[in-house]
Amino acid sequence: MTGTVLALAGGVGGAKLVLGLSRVLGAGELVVVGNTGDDFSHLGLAISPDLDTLLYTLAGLADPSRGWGRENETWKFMEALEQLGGPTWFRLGDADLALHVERTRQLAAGEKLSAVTDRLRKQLGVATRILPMTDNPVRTRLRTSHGWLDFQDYFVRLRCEPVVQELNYVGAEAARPLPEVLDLLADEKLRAVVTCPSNPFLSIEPILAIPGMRTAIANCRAPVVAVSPVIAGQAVKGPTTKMMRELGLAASASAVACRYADLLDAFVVDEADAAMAAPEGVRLVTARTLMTCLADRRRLAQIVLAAADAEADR
Ligand code: FO1
Repeated sequence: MTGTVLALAGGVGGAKLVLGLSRVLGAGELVVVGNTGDDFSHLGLAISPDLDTLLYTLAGLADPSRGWGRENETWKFMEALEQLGGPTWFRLGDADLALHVERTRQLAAGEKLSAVTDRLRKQLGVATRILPMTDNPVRTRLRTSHGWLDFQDYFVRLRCEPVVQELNYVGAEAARPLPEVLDLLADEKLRAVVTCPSNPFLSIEPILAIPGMRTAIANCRAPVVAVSPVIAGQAVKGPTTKMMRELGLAASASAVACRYADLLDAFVVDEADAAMAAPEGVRLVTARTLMTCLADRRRLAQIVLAAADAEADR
């Protein structure tokens, strides 16, 4: 099958599947909508961590062990900032710093985040289009046992330790999807919408919270396939299952499916969860969903696309 595939992605887990999709699809056939709820201003810099993880992963520059920032990084800036008594809890490598400085410069010159991101991905030789979920400011905030926290304070400074009681995507109600995304979702030639294995609360639902996004996905002709970020009750990485328990939800693939079952045609779970009951009207697909190498990423991408194509033929 040909046609454009639109992927919704957040951080590390989502970027892995996005890389797999980029390797099995033709150039220009993949468009990624990236979460910007994690964005924040830090040291006077406009930082978009999930867009950067997508950019570095697709450019082959990502640090494989950290999952964020660049490989072969040096930390002279951090050492000098420490010496000056500046905040170093959010680690900015020397090469990574250039990206934040350049994005901040372009935004300050009046460019939109989507234009800046598109210029940066072309500059780094990435064929896959990376689109922010909106050009408007949206910030994930969490009501926790330590009070209301900005996302990076929760995730990095406090290492996800606070107990989460509520989330708020500040600014979402006034935000708008990019016209390009709405056009893609309305395009007859759209092959599939893929919801990548990212944290539903921190990466996928900020995207779905943008007015018009959920409706556009629900109404699009293309099949919608999600991959579970939870395997046998465990998050592959990050605080997903800890948050689910704290929010009073079952820490399960099934509970993830229920978050966006109204949008899904198929839900891909790990073989460990093959026995789960799929939500009404959603086809369950089982696969090895743990991606530890590029071959795993390609294989899972092929399974996801085959599931979408099978739905399109039904
Ligand atoms: N995550 C950390 O756990 N510690 C860090 O010091 C850190 C720095 C950092 C710098 C740039 C960047 O793009 C991401 C960075 N991250 C760091 C990851 C980031 O907090 C997360 O990737 C997302 O916000 C959630 O996926």
